[in-house]
Amino acid sequence: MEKAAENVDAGAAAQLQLQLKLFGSWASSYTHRVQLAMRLKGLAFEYAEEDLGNKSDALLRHNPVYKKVPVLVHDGRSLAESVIILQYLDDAFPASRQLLPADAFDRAVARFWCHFGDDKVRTRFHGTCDDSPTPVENG
Ligand SMILES: N[C@@H](CCC(=O)N[C@@H](CS)C(=O)NCC(=O)O)C(=O)O
Repeated sequence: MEKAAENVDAGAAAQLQLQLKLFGSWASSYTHRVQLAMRLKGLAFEYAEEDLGNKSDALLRHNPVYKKVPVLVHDGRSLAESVIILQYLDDAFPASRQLLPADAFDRAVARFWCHFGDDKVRTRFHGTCDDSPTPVENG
């Protein structure tokens, strides 16, 4: 009897996790950040590789504002922006390993380093992984 209940729980958990779909690109460190987090949390997810030169209708529908990867679709609802996705995963799956520290100050410090990392990526790669406008050349 207990075994049957356990199986039902495992089935429900698997079903919940199957509702997670990540749109990403092999070349995107923002995608890697989310993939790594989902693996650390032990979440099963479907992955859709995007051709950033020829984006799918699904990606454009799920991220009409920025039209970028990564995008997480959970139960039909979509979220963009890698750091926001990470925070959502902690909130939506509290029983899994937490990515951010419990202490409010430590959480703020972790967010600071996320922003710092993003700034460094932006200044190194002006191109498809650049989420700021291309700077105008002087002269
Ligand atoms: N701030 C965003 C940046 C996402 C981003 O820049 N994604 C790039 C790939 S690394 C992209 O989709 N580029 C396609 C485009 O700009 O058209 C995040 O953290 O998710």
